[in-house]
Amino acid sequence: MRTLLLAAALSLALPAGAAFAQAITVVEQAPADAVKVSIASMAFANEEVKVKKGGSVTWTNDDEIAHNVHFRNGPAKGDPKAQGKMLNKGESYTVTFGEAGTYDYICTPHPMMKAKVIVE
Ligand SMILES: [Cu+2]
Repeated sequence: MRTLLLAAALSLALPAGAAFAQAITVVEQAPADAVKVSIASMAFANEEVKVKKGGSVTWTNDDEIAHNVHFRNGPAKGDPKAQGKMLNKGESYTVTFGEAGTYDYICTPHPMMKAKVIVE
């Protein structure tokens, strides 16, 4: 009962608009079971990947030019972390997804590059 009351108090203390706070977490170390998506020839190799809630996706830039992963819609919308860092060739970027939903993303400088992560 005490735990329940504490949880209720914490949820009331969260500021409005913090719904995305748990949606994406950028992690330095990719979990072994992370789904891998290559970036090559100006495209995300997988138009759509599915992971379970709590699962991760690792993008690796195999292209000659820099790209990133930028979530514009879905549960990560509005999150300052939604625009990923630019990745040079050979660099990787891993995100863990904490909320179910469809996460459409683009590459910021090349918005014609589109793909999505579906979190179940
Ligand atoms: Cu790009």
